[in-house]
Amino acid sequence: MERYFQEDIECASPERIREIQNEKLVEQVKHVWENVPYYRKKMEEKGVTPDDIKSVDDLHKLPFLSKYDLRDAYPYGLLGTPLKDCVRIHSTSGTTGKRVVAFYTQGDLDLWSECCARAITAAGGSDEDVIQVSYGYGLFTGGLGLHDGAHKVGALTVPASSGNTERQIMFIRDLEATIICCTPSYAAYLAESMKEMGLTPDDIPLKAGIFGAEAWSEEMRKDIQKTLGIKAFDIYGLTELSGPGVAFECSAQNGMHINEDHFIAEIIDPDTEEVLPEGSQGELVFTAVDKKAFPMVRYRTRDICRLTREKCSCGRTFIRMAKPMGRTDDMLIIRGVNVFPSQIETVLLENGYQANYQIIVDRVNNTDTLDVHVEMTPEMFTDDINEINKRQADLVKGLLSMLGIKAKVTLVAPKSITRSEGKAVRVIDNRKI
Ligand code: DLL
Repeated sequence: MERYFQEDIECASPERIREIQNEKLVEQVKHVWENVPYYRKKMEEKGVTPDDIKSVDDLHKLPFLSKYDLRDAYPYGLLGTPLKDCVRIHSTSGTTGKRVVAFYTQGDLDLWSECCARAITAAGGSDEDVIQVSYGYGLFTGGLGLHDGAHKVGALTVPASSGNTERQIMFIRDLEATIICCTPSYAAYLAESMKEMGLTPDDIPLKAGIFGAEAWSEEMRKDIQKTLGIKAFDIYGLTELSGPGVAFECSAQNGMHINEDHFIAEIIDPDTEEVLPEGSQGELVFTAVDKKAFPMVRYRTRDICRLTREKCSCGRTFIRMAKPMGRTDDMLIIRGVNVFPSQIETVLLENGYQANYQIIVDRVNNTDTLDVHVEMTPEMFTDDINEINKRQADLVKGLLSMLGIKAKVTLVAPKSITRSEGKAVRVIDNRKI
């Protein structure tokens, strides 16, 4: 068995990793100064030149890039290489109006597939595995990202893409897939469909899943692990920084190791933009130190999480990020209180429900309303109104203690909330309309 484990880098001392980052950062800042007039102008406005950046300690002097810059510079304004040197694009829908279009040279694709190969290896994958990639293929980075990573580890790759759930299950069984890659919400749907087909975890050969692209709670992990009979690993990334594989979980399943030889992470206060000390919760900012076609420097992800350098039992020394609890733009402000959908999900799963829910926010008579529609599981389904009322009241209580505000809970029939094959749509905010 051959394992794609780059121990010399992944377990290097923090000092060695810092040396690598220092060297690459100096180069990357020169690269953007010389090749990306948009970012050079931002540097000039801040009075910084490449000479001011000698190491990671100087990172804070550099200007941030945000989704608004991506919109302003769309489509070619942040290109760092001639277009003829680019071999691929990927794209994601932006929340600021324009889609994000990211460019890749062959070298960029190679380092991206290395990141995904490390993630697959950390989840126990090797050239002995059959990896079914059920993220969408195409402009979304999930499919082709994990696909290239699976090739790099030498696994037999099943490019299933998303959708067609029965065929997914047929391939898993017939081709004896051992690892599946998809969104956690789709993994939950696969588990539900298998159960309906009368299959138990013992009937399927899967041993692990690599799930990301959306926020998912620890409770959802437990649920997926139980219903599919696998170990469920988290993987994080975003199109602006290549795609999946910026960070990945290892056997410890306790936070995701950031590929620090390619990405420098910072946590900032999203309001003041001040860099926060390790361990603080705040917005994640990344600098991609060796991506050339789309070289993001101090890119504000809007994802909220914490970083830790605490020792990991797997031996990797890369800094770890906790599960992002959501994005600053996912955060709902309801009657002045900050609410993340992931907090609501935690309460539902703790109370025996599955992650089939929808959050509907509205404003009635100038007051925000929070309605949570939750599916009953087939086991708990009943038409006994007293039982339903009691269950609803229990959830209202649980949500009140988690969020500090009162929500209205409506239990709905099993399978009445639309399932997602990619990222689940959890929130409908009618206040914006
Ligand atoms: O979702 C890349 C990806 C594909 C990651 C497959 C993992 C697996 P985008 O469509 O650009 O890229 O969306 C990026 O998704 O800023 C986070 O808000 C969210 N996200 C991605 N992974 C996770 C995760 C892909 N593991 C945005 N946990 C990011 C929570 C995640 N949120």
